[in-house]
Amino acid sequence: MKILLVYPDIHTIQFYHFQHGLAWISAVLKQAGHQVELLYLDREISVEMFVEKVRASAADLVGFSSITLQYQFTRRYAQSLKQALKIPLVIGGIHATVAPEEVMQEGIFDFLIRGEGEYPLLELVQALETGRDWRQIQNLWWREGDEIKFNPNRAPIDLDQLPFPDRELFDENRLLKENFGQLTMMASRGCIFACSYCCNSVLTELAGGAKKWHRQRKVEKVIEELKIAHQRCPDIKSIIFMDEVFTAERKWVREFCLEYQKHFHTPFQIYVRVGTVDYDTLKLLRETGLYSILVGVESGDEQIRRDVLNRRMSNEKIIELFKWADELGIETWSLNMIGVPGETERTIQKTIKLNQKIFPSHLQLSVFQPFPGIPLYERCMREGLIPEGEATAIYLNQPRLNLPGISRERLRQLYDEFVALGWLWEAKKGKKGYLDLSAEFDRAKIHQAQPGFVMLWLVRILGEDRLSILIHPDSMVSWRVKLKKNSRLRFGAGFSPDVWDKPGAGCWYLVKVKTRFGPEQTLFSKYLDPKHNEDERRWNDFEVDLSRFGEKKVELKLETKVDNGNEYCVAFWSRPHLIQGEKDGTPG
Ligand code: B12
Ligand code: SF4
Repeated sequence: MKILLVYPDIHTIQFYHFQHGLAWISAVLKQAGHQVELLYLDREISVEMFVEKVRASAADLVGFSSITLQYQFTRRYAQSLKQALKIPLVIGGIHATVAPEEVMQEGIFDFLIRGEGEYPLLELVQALETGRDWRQIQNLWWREGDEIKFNPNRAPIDLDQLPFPDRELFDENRLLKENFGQLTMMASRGCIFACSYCCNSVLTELAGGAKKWHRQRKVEKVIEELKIAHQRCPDIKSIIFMDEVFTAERKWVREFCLEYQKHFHTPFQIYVRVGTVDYDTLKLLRETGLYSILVGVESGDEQIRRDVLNRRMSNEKIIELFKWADELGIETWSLNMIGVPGETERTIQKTIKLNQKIFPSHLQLSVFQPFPGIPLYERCMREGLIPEGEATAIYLNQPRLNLPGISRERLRQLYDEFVALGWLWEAKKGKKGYLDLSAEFDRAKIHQAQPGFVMLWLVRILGEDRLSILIHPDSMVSWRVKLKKNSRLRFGAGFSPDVWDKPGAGCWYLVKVKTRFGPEQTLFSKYLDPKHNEDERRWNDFEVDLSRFGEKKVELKLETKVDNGNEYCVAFWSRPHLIQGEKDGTPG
């Protein structure tokens, strides 16, 4: 049978993602002799085009994978198929798992598979192919007239019995290119904790307890999969283990490190939960190749962490983990969330303060989104915090709760301020080049047409993240700097991809220098118009020679000027930095 798997990944961070769930499903189906194809929707397409793509695939069954944030697209595309073609439709993934009744009640999908989909889907495919009855299949939901029927879930899968995920399902070259050579791996499934805002609390219950839900793959299997991946793609530069908590089992981690050291030199990144790792284990991981950890801090208020989020850990333990990582030279990501029940301006300030203390290399911030099914969602419903008819947000910076302790507007403002602080800390900590002007953004002079036209942003253009100064025309930002011998200014220039297809033209990027007594000089002027020139739709890197000023104090100005009153112009200057004397820095 031919199965088309549809993966909507629309309006998320512009990135091509590897989806382990689908890759594993595909491996199991192919192993049983079925044909599998992927339809990856990385942007919205018309329903007509969608139907055409499905028709062209000549699939016998279409399977949708959806998280809650993508369900609005999933529903629309599935609905259009239902009307246009007579192909059975099945849905799986997190949204279907946490809210199966809600999905089945809509009457769009013929089948829903709750939880791990590999074997239930295989059994469904076999039943449909041979005309056998599918009503016995565990994990399966279906409709009979107006009635929704379902079978209970089977026990969680023994991961070592599964074939390796089918990496060929995805465009591997694109994956590696857009992820900077980073390979995605999973050495376990599930989590031993049950934070109230996370799907794992539901999945653990479904599986019959944390011991059953959390499964660690055998080290030898993980190593074997990694060997094959390295053989297939010798260009792998790093690995990210997407395991919820890589350090859940200390004994396993030690065994993994010893084996990994024997075979690979590829640096890797993992998710760590505070309290699951001690200094020695972290050191061993570092020696094995660990270069970066992602750590859920979530809130700086211990009471919120404990009573609202069900996360038991002290601020001291969080600070200690980041200190260890700094000592060992491990890059740190601090993952945070604001806007949960009980949140006030004071508790958000505590979260900011805690982050100031731990001083992470990178900060990630989300506004809490109540996803159906999870315990914190139920609490929000009970307390009447979710306004009726509120649509699911796609971007995780949109407040969705009516909180008694803080207004949505203030929450949004604090979100922006917190994010900007994060960029600033990042610039200060990761200082490259002699003088990183983004890191000195707080002492820059800003001349802007309207408030908010000049700010610090992390900008992704064609999959490449760069810390940038946004200058919405016509604006200017300047610094007083003391130049050294042979100074050069390096920066990248780019236009927001959001405006590439908008009407209008480009803009001028100008670098000017004013000395104390001399006239202002324009040392660089470049007109970029990515709306009309496709090859300018990227980061454009430049270097400006400042050696003529010798070792003077000057005012260095970056100015953006629009052409023809072009309102759709969002210009970025990525990490402008001075390289002085013989000392060199990394561009970009
Ligand atoms: C790894 C991961 C990521 C990775 C990779 C995402 C990806 N493409 O898979 C990255 C970092 C990119 C990521 C990004 C995001 N993520 Co994420 N992520 C996860 C995480 C930790 C593990 C997912 C995973 O690989 N599990 C292992 C595989 C084997 O399981 P699975 O994907 O669930 O698939 C199985 C079943 O669901 C089922 N199944 C899945 N699809 C289908 C299809 C069919 C037809 C069938 C029959 C069955 C089936 O069978 C699969 C095999 O057993 C989950 C937490 C979790 N436990 O699910 C969060 C999670 C999925 N992420 C979440 C969120 C919110 C996001 C972001 C929006 C975050 C952001 N700030 O942008 C983005 C959205 C990107 C996107 N479009 O997916 C939420 C979603 C919540 C919800 N209810 O929707 C989760 C559940 C975490 C949470 N908060 O609870 N994520
Ligand atoms: S530790 Fe992380 S993955 Fe585990 S339940 Fe909490 S938030 Fe979810």
